[in-house]
Amino acid sequence: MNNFMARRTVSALVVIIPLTILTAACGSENKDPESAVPTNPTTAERGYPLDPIKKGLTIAFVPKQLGKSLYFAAASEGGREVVEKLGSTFKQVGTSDSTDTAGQVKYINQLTDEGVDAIVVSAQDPDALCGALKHAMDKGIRVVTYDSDTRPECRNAFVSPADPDQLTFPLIHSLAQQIDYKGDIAILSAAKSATNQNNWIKYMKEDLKHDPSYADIKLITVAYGDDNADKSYRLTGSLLKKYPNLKAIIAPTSVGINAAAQYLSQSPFKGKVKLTGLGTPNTMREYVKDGTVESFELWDPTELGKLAAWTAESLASGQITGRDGQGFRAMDGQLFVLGTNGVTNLGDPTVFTIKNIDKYNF
Ligand code: RAM
Repeated sequence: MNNFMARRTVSALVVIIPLTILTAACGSENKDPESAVPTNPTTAERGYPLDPIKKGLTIAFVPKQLGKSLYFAAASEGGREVVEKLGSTFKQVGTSDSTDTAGQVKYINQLTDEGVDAIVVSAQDPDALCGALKHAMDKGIRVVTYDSDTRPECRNAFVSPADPDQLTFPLIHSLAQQIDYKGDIAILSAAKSATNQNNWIKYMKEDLKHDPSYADIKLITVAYGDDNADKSYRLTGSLLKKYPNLKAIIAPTSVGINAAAQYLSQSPFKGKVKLTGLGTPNTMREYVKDGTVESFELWDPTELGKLAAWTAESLASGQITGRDGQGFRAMDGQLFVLGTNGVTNLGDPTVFTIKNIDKYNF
């Protein structure tokens, strides 16, 4: 078993989410040990139905970037819809610069002083927010990270968009096919401290290192565009200039891939230097149609925001505390179970190509 397969097997064992198969079995007492909710102290102690979701809560979203990002705007709309439907108040604060960790800390402290019931944050850095978030939790505020995590002890639960293997494997695989399994590639990332991008980069590096079919592909550099469109656009130009043999760019950021696609589509490198990564179909459609990009991925950010809001509501209502194995119902009644370190995954990402891109509108 190669390293990739080993990682994939382990992650398949620990992340069992969403448990759609169990949904039908959980409306009443579960007699069949085979289909019992696995290691779920909350549900085992209390049985179903869980305590009701409380009304009148205040749930505050703190995106990594506010105002400039369609991705986070969509996630917040999903969060708002759920919170308001459940009879609570949604609020949102944040910085427009995805590297402004001091700004994120300031907003978290402000929300703690206000005494909100839950903070839902996409962290710009795994460590920098920890003091402020721990202070919030000490005051009884529930903390959910979504999209980009902190260290596990700095929050109650993390809502991840996808299992990192499920997300990075198709990116590397499709890019390798496009460049005929050989040549120099570069990564155009977001902020240097971003937990989510750094984690995905780690997985991609491991795949490149351990899968023999990628032996002739060389990752020559990782550049950081800070989820700033202008900076990412300029960096794309610099990469092409500095590395004349560059065959492909992977941009695991919705801002980065869009800026790189814009640059490539207007340059002689269009279609020659391949591009993939994570982006929203609405912003990437024209670049798929004009031949700049063959495929890229994403999850629906609105759904991510909804699941993050449900997780916050479940925590703030006392249904879960963030312990591994606890289950809660979200979205359209699906059972979600917290995996190792309180992580829950939204699901598998979608791969967009010319064949399916018109079916998506986000
Ligand atoms: C950008 C942000 C975000 C990431 C998406 C794919 O919008 O960096 O954190 O998840 O890209």
